[in-house]
Amino acid sequence: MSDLPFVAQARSFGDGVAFRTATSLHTYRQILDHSAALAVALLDGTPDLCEARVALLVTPGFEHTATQWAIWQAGGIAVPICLSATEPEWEYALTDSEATILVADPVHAARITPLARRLGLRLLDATQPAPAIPIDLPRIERDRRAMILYTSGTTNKPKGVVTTHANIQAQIESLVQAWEWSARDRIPMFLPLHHIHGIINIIGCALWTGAVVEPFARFDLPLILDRVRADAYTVFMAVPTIYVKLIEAIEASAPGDREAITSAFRRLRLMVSGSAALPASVHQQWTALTGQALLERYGMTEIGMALSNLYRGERRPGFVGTALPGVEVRLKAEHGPVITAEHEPGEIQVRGPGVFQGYWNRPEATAESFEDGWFRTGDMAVLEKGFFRIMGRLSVDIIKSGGYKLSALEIEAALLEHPLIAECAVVGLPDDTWGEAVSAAVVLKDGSLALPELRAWCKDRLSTYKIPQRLKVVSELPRNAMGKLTKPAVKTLF
Ligand code: MCA
Ligand code: AMP
Repeated sequence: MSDLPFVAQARSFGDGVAFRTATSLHTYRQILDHSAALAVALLDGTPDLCEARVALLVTPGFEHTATQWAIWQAGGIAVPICLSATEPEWEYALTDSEATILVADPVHAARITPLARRLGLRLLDATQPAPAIPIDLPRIERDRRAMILYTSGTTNKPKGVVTTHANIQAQIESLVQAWEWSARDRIPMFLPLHHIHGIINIIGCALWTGAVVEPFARFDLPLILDRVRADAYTVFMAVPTIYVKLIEAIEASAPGDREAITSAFRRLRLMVSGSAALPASVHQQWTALTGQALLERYGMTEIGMALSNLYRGERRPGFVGTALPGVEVRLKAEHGPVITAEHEPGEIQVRGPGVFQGYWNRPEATAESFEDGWFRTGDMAVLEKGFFRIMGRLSVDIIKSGGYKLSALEIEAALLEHPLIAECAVVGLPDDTWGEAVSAAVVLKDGSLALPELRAWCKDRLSTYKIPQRLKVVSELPRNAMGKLTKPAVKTLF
């Protein structure tokens, strides 16, 4: 048996239910058994994977978690990849992380097998581990690297964020303490599992404390509302776009249904919003409808969660609260001092045991992202009456849409491959549902281009949420006297 802390935790929950779906129940013991068998298969006779990268392409649920735990117990680094990505996006993540093994379930294996074969990856089925021959699994130190998550930013291509077992444990323990998780909790999981909102905040915290997770392959609004009405949950976590969609659905429902849904939400012990700014108006609308004050928190792939409104105490609309347990947060003026006064904006910088090790194979980017040992988030904030308020990002090249962090530069690079596009600039424009809408201003070589054509062309190259929602064809892009593209001026073109 492995000595990893989450394994010890899971062992203590034994026959408690970990995953529940409409047609299945899986206990903690079953995850341990399945993951041990998969770990043996991963090791394939060797004593330790020694941080080999193992990509993971599995539907959220029992087998996904068992695979993640198997990779960790065998000594590998888990690289969860986006289920709905395009082939070029998969190829990038697999080659950049130098993955040598891919674990997939049959639903996804069919689509990725030709690519995996071309790249020479060893393929394993997440659903069918060979019967476990009892062997000693390797001893894994807590400072061993455990996970690489791809995150977009101010570079053309996403970067791999590397965290250790100790980082992951610190991120989870901070939230378990602050939000008072317990084995009595039950939570739905409908977010993608290649990002920490789903991996750490939902599955990580729930399984650390012996709670029950109900996984969904996607955000299926009617189904989830039915389960809320059936009092299936105690905790609910989502991105702002989902709360906007829930408000629309509640407002469109018949009066009897509306009362049943809103009173069911009222009975939950905790509802959290994060990954993007929750407009104060949405916060207030949700309270007016359900009586629940959403708890907004702020985090980042590189650091886990950093700031949170209070579980027992104030949840101020438009604010992200105060530093979470074990996390140090400061505001810093660019090339200036640390800000200690209220009402003075600065960059959020973070220090603590949850902060990542660095970007995979990118020592320069890693060095640039730290200042005196503090991680530079690139987000601006201000302190007002003891609570932080996010003001926006330092870079216009980062777009947040539907809770996904997108790089304008990555989308521009893809659009420039279009045979008609000579130049382009991608920006995020405010959008009531999605937070920001990906919007492209383009200069054409010749001919004409309409949005549906462009979207159809993008389908094989970019994930759905990166495909432009708005298009503006212009004769030239706005540039300053030095000839540099001015993105704020691009926004005014729409
Ligand atoms: C999809 N559509 C969009 C977008 N995405 N339109 C505009 N902007 C978008 N971003 C369109 C599709 O083209 C499609 O249109 C229709 O919406 C339905 O698409 P679908 O993919 O089915 O949408 P959905 O299932 O309703 O998804 C919405 C979603 C999803 C559930 C909000 O985007 C999501 O799961 N977001 C969460 C991502 C996340 O977990 N982020 C956390 C990262 P048509 O019907 O015309 O084809 S971690 C993080 O940020 C940090 C650390 C943190 O703090 O948590
Ligand atoms: P990611 O790289 O996907 O982890 O996204 C992290 C980014 O999401 C942060 O740098 C913020 O820009 C944004 N973010 C997360 N939570 C919030 C929030 N509550 N309010 C505003 N922005 C947020």
